[in-house]
Amino acid sequence: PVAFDWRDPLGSNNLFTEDELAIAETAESYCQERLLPRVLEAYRNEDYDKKILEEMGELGLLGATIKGYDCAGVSSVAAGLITRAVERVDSGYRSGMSVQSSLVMGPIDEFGTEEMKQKYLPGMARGKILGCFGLTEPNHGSDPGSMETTAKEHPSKKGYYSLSGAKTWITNSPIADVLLVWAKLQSTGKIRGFLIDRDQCPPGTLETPAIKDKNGLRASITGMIQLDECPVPEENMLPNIEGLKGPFSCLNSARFGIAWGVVGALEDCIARAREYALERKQFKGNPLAKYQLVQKKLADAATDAAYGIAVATQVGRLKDEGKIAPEMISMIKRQNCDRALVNARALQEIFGGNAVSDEYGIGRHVANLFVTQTYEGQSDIHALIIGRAVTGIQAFC
Ligand code: TGC
Ligand code: FAD
Repeated sequence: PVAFDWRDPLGSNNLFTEDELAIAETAESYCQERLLPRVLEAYRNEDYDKKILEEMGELGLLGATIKGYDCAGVSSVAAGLITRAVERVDSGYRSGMSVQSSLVMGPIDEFGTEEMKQKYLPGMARGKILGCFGLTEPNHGSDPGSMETTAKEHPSKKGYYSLSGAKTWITNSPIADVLLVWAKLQSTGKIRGFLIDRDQCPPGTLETPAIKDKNGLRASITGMIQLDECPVPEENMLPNIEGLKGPFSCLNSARFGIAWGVVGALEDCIARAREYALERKQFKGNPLAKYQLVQKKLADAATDAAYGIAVATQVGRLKDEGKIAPEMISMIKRQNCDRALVNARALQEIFGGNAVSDEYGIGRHVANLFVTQTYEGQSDIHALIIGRAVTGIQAFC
């Protein structure tokens, strides 16, 4: 028998290849040495340093599953291990990376022309060109199919569409150089994706105000996209996809990444709570860790984190073999987000009053994990996606 390792309770490291373990180690070292020291101040000041994406780019962490175009071409499991390492520090840092990699580089690679790939992917892989993904609107979040943003033939510029509408809660929008905006083409009523180059937009046609004073994900920058007859060249429309399938296909990879990332956040909560419980003494000099109720919280969390990684690995392997149904991703996104949030909240109790101090880090993870359970399809929405697949009956409306 081997000794039980509370950091890897089910021996998941045996499921990874040598290459995947090496990539995970590179990502973990960068995150612990370079990201962790700046997260407390970044979170306090609601400050996102966009240099982080350049640093990640230098290490080959952006668009890592893409083959060619200066991207690393790693497995989905390796990409999962990267997101786990980043979110062990903070969900906001993972968010900035996910949007760049899965939600902008991913669709350009999958649905773009060769010119688009050459124009954007190498610069995005280096973190020199920053992207954002605009699907959610003020009146349409869980139901993006009802979006109001439209693209129509530009009244005065030949060869251009004119985009009008508003997107909200968009990660990275205030700093993005290229904005992937989903809009309904007026002529067909079909949803299409448009790559908007910020520096090509005439004044007043594109605004991206930041949304400030968030009570979660404060180390990530979030904003709106406001389009007022914004001219976009016809060749900037993603050619090879139409309908809701477009944004949802991108979301498959991003949701997969979140399923890995939130386990990293939960693992950090476990490590912090374990250390605190071993040091803090109450009642006759006993450490909190001696008490059964405290041990149960740690046991529940360690079990859910270990299950989360094992199952995400299984889905990652199927993904690379082309054998996944989107509902599998809904299942791991929902389960891992829900369990991470519930367990992080329970572990927070171990810190007593100190949980309220941001120095202990646990409250930051709890606030962030509420957001992860909400974006890219709130957990109840994923329950309905799974329920529809189980019963064959649509329960959204
Ligand atoms: P529905 O009829 O289910 O589907 C419409 C069309 O889309 C296709 N489709 C998918 N294709 C690929 N992958 C998937 N996962 C797909 N899901 C659906 C489907 O086959 C169909 O195709 P076709 O050819 O028949 O037209 O559409 P619905 O309107 O009934 O959808 C309902 C529902 C609930 C499934 C959907 O609207 C939903 O998932 N809502 C959640 C919204 C969401 O996830 N928003 C994410 C915004 S982006 C974001 O949050 C980024 S945060 C990033 C960060 O900071 O990390
Ligand atoms: P609503 O759709 O109004 O839902 C509110 C509640 O009602 C939820 O609990 C939901 O589950 C429930 N509900 C809705 N419909 C049903 C139903 N039929 N049955 C049962 N329950 C239902 N979007 C982007 O496009 N790009 C981004 O980069 C991005 N980044 C984000 C970053 C942050 C920090 C946040 C907070 C959000 C971000 N989002 C982004 C938006 C996010 O995807 C949406 O917030 C999410 O999809 C939910 O939409 P909503 O907020 O409009 O909630």
